[in-house]
Order: sequence, then C-alpha cells, then structure tokens
Amino acid sequence: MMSTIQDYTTMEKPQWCPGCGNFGLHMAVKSALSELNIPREKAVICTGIGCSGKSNHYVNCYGYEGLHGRSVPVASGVKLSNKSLTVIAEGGDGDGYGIGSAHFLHSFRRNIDMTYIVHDNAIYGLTTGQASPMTQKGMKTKSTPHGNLEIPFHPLAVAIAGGCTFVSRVFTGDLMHMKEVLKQAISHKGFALVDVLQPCVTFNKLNTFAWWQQRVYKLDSSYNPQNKTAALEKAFEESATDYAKIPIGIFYKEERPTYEEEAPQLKEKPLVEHEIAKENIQKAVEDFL
Ligand SMILES: Cc1ncc(C[n+]2csc(CCOP(=O)(O)OP(=O)(O)O)c2C)c(N)n1
Ligand code: SF4
Repeated sequence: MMSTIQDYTTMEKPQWCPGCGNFGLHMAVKSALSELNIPREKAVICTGIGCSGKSNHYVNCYGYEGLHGRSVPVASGVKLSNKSLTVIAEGGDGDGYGIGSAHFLHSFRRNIDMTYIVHDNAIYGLTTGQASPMTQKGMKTKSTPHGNLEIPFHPLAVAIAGGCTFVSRVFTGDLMHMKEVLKQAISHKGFALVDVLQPCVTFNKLNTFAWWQQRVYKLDSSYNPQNKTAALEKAFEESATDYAKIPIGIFYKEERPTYEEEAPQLKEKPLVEHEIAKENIQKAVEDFL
C-alpha cells in the first residue's frame, strides 16, 4: 500500500510561532517520507531539546525526544538495534553544533545509515534568543548584548573534512528543493547531513526569510558533488563572500560501507531479530560480580 502525507499527519497541530521556518521543514519531511513510500511504522525520528526538538511530536511515526544535543547517539542506537528502520535525527544548531558537537564529529567516521536534519536558525529559539554556534559575529542577542565576539561554526566544511558521506544544505523558503534533497539524503546509504536554513522569526531579526532569499542560490548540474576539494571550497563560500553568496544543494556525496554492513553481529539480520532466549548469559553476569 502506498504511503501518503495524511498517513504521517497527526491530530495535534504544530505549536511553533506563526511564520516559523519549522513549518516548511515539517511539511518537507512528511512529503519526503511519504513520496519514498516508507511505511510510517518503519520510520523513527529522534530529536533533542529545542523548538526543533518538537518536530517528532507532529509526525505520525515512531519518535523519541531525548536530551539536548543527544539526538544522534539515540538515533544511532535505534539504527544499530533495528537496521531495517528508516532513522532520522533532528535538532537545532545549538543542539547539534554546540552541546552535541562531539557526537556530530564522530558520526561521520562511523557512517551509520541515517539522516541528520539540523534546524539551523543561528539562535537558541526555545530558550528565547541566546547566541548559538551559528550566530554571526557582531550580532546582539540576549547572551551577547554588546555583540557576538565569536565567529560562526562551519558545519558543512567540518562534515566534509570529517568523512561525512552526504553533506547538504537547504532553505525552508524553497519547499520543493528542500523535499528533493531530503529524499536523496534519506535514500543515501550512510550518514547524511542536511543543514536547514530555518528562520526563527521571533528571536533572530537578522537572518530573516528575506535575508536568506537574497543570498541563497542552488548548486546546478555543472557542480560535481564527488570532488572533495571543490566541496570544501564551496562550503566556505558564504564566509569567503561575507554572506553575499550562500549555496544550497548537495555539496558532497560518496559511497562507503556503512557501520551496520561491516559489523559482524549485524551482517545477517537486525539485532532485534536475533534469537537470544537460548543464550547462556551466566558467564557475562559473573564477570560483573
Ligand atoms: C544539558 C542542557 N543544557 C541546556 C539546556 C537548555 N536548553 C534547552 S533548548 C536550548 C537551546 C535551543 O537552541 P537550538 O538547539 O538551536 O534549538 P532551537 O530551539 O533553536 O530549535 C537550551 C540551551 C538543556 N535543556 N539541557
Ligand atoms: S522561537 Fe523561533 S524557532 Fe522557536 S518556534 Fe518561534 S520562530 Fe520558531
């Protein structure tokens, strides 16, 4: 039976501020999952804490809202327990590029087959407007009243350098493009990063829809996402041009065996299907005594 966007729609209505970029992203995630015909009982969305952390409340599939910055390790555990599931991790830029940054880095080396969607609004939304790792230098926020002294993080460059096998960025002002990139990220065999330029209309008055709209442009077919050196250069384009040009699309893509494909315990079948009733665990228990 085909999946539809209605299958993924909950009775509960999203509680984000009117005009928040999360609404478009939410629609694109539901559309991508249904257009890929993934049955909702086979999809899991793990989130951290933040406005972004509420994403899975409003998608009618399995979900787990974990601790701030910990969506990637929770999602990794889910995938390793049952590799037959389609696993998505979601969180804010504070969540993933700040407090969760160690998980962010090491997930690239591991290459577990999952999609990591970062709601990149360059601010802490839920806690009402403190600077995040993506806040621009000089910007006044609740935690930087005299202007931010730190330069922003470069998630795409870090991901490319760290061994991520699918590195992309989208803009919530372009729904169709966002959905198409999400579909490719979810279909990719390996760890796929989708950095989402997602305006926080309430607490970030600098990076607005209009601000991004004037600067983003799509990578076209003349761009080769298999060239790592060119991808790194592209990832630095926004800072090199002082935000005059901000590329969106798939920056880098490579095929590499996933963790699940190489782990001997998981090769044959998902861990949850292993017959453990007859296993003698006495020795393991004694080791802990
Ligand atoms: C360990 C821990 N530290 C701090 C907090 C408080 N806190 C909750 S959400 C948040 C930041 C939210 O910003 P971001 O991750 O960018 O998500 P957004 O709300 O913008 O989607 C913080 C600092 C927390 N819940 N747990
Ligand atoms: S505070 Fe910002 S990110 Fe959070 S719901 Fe409101 S507009 Fe969206």
